[in-house]
Amino acid sequence: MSVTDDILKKVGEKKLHFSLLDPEDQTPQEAGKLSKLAEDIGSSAIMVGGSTLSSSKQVDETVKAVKENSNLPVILFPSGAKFLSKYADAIFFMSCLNSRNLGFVIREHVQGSPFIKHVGIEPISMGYLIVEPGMTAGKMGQVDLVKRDDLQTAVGYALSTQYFGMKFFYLEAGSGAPEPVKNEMIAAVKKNINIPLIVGGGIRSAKTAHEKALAGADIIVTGTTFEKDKNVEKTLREIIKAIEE
Ligand code: 1GP
Repeated sequence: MSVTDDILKKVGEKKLHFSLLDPEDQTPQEAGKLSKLAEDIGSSAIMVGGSTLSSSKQVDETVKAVKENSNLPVILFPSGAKFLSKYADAIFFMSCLNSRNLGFVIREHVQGSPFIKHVGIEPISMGYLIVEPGMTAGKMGQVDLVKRDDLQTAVGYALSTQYFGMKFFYLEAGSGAPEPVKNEMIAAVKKNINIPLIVGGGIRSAKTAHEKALAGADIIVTGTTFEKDKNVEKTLREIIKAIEE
């Protein structure tokens, strides 16, 4: 089964958790250990990517270590065509919809898609929208941030994503955001689309994860907690339990 079909099937049954690893933040060995932990406690995929990568070698080494240590699908979460890895199972073929830089909307994709075809990683099309505060992704992506209360604009982007035929829509507050995307925005988007809604950025506790899932997120992504929480096993277990409830 393709990674896309596997996710769509699981999303039809329950809310999911994805774990994000930025190759800049730990050694490949540590990434391998974390991915094993993620699998053991019920996360459904490992996303690999970051906004400030310097080489594809970093991505290759992290992806390889993850593959060696867990059976979870590895999905690239790319910031550009230079940072792809042939060792991944799939790639979020994502357009950063509110970037002012056409590179992040489509041109990097034009550069990277022949590689994706050549090595046979599975593209998973996704509309990606960065909401205030946006953090590093907002800055590096040269984004016109959507305001936290601007539900109408978020819904317009979400519907456009669906009408373009993309498979997933991702509402992003930015890694390490002090506040995640508001529940009201998640609910408004969810009410209007029928493709799975991914929410990430600033989700660090079971309570917050529960609220976001209840508001309508189908998949919750955590990066900072996964990589930096001192009690990562306990915190992630609680987060995944709260999402599934
Ligand atoms: C970043 O949404 C993800 O793209 C994860 O954010 O690091 O805040 O969990 P955090």
